Amino acid sequence: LGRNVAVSGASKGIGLGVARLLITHGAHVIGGARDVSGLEVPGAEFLTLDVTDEASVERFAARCVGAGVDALVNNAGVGVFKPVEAITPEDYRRVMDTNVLGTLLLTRALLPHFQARHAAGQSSAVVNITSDVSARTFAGGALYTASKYAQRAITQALAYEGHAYGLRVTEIRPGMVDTFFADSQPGEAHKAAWLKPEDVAGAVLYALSAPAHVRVDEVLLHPVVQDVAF
Ligand code: NJP
Repeated sequence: LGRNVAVSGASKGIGLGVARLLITHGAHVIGGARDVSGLEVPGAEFLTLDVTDEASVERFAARCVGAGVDALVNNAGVGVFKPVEAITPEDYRRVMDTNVLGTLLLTRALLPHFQARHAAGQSSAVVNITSDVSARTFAGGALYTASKYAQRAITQALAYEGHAYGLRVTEIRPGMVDTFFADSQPGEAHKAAWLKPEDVAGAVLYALSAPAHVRVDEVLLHPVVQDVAF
């Protein structure tokens, strides 16, 4: 398991669940989100981070490098669900900038550090929280799934590239999770049987705590109530 782990979108939902679970397994978490006010989790430090803003990412990454992070969890993400004819350039920029550009910027900012760790004989990991819909789509899902297909492509290309410096790259693909996602609230009645943030966190823990010679390429998980659709 990574001893110092950077988590984007750590203020709530899956990211907070990941932070909490990793802490109980001995990690120190550096969590980022645009609004981190009022967050108090022993074992975690929360910093302001907007993954769409290069300067914000660089500030966050500098602290991560200072703390010697050995793993990055790209979790920050947003969802907009509309039919193709209703998608605006603003929707496009919001979803793609957060999910795709954000993943690229934060990963890029930490790769020189991970490469330096490899040169010093230490391994590092990147875990990307994409989606079960990173390889299939549905009506109303064009923009969101385009962003998740793109994240999947980035994840897989990084796995090839990172091979040269021992980077372990994992894609976590959850189905429906009970969070604040897409302007919803946790605990809504129709979400009672959905995955919980801690279920997804368990997959992250599995990837990060695998023996050093093991790369967990991909984890796909769903709540049992969700239709089977691979
Ligand atoms: O969403 P939510 P989830 N810069 O809304 C942060 C994927 N996923 O936990 O910035 C930095 O509860 C935001 O904080 P704030 C999904 O695509 C989900 O469900 O203050 N951080 C908060 O901490 C996403 O990639 C489901 O607004 C930014 C967090 O992100 C990941 O899971 C299914 C940010 C969002 O918490 C986490 O989503 C699936 C920015 N620019 C995949 N913008 C699902 N829930 O059903 C947002 O397949 N954040």
